[in-house]
Amino acid sequence: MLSGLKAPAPDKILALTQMFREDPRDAKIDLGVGVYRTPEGVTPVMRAVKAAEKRIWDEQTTKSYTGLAGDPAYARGLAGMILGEGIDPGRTAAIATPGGTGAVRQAFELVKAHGRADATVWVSDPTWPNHITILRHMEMPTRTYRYFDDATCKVDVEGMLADLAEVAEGDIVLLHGCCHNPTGANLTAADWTRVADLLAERGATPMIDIAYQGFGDGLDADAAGTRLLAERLPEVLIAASCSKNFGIYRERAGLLLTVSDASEAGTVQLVLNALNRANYSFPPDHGPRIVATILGDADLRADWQAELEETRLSMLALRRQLADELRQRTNSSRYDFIADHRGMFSRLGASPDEVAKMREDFGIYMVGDSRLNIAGLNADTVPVLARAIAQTCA
Ligand code: PLP
Ligand code: TYF
Repeated sequence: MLSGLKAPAPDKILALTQMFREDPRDAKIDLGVGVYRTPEGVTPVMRAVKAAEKRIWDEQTTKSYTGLAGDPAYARGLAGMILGEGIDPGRTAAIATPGGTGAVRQAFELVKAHGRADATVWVSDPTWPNHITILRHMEMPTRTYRYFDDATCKVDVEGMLADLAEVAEGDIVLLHGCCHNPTGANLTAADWTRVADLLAERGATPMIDIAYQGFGDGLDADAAGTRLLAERLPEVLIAASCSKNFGIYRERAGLLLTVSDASEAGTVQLVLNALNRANYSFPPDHGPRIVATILGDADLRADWQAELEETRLSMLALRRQLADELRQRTNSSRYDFIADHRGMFSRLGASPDEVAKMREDFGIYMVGDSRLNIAGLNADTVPVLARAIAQTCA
């Protein structure tokens, strides 16, 4: 069976990391994979995470199995952080999953096994490439809606709404809760309202992938679109990740959270438990336990929020510095959008040739679609990048 297998195409983002490692130049800059780094280039373990791990080490008396849904305190804490006060917890059901990717996968499993048989999943053009990889792997009908306007580097809201006007009842519309990956361009509050109205009118179900809560405008502001949809629509699927905002990437902490009619929530929970059982039985626990420990302790929570806020503000400062440098070097407002984008990423609008040239001439590594990870920069490398962009891009 194993002879003659065809090697799958590599993940372009992960392949870029490998290419960067193999580049012998000292003055190289990695703006590829979406991992936060300090100005010194370190991806730190957050203070509250260290403290929570110590507490778990001290206090944990067993590593026996948890329930199929994972630790209920984790689901409760994270659901509260995402949904705020406006949603009756009696309307929710949730399972811990291996990372946000696991939550995305389980959400699609839920749709495939229990949604309308021919439901189409609508994704933004462009979206996180793993969305497409998983949907293709699962052979689920997929369509794209317009999202990013290459000319302005903003959201093409009118195009988006025109495309979403074609969704059928029972279709799933995948939206990024905040900090859109890969573009960095996000819906305004008014745009979210228009999307909510349209989905309600069409009878479609929103699925929100929220992997960067706290990286954009703050924990509450970044969840505002998700909260609006949960308040306005009868049903919402939410795939959340703790990889970035808790900095626990390798621990694989995610959550699939659903909001439905309260009378259905108990059955939804049993279906979600069964999906975990059919796929991997019990979800990972160490990452979720860290998160539950932090969210359940006022001091740890405050310290975590303070460090997350520092992280967010450092990325915003780099955005402003880069936009300013580019304003001066190009003598134009062409790159002002970089300061308006939010999260780790911005799509620059450079061609694949220009991206390759910046890699070859300057040792600057960004993804082929010209997505750059802002957190890969520091105050010293911003001018290097600005010079490369100004010299390379038409
Ligand atoms: N969704 C989006 C849009 C992402 O960018 C990521 C990656 O960080 C994820 C989901 C899932 O991340 P993880 O599986 O590492 O939690
Ligand atoms: O987009 C990114 O860079 C992050 C990390 O297969 C990532 O979301 C990249 C590729 C991948 C899984 C996660």
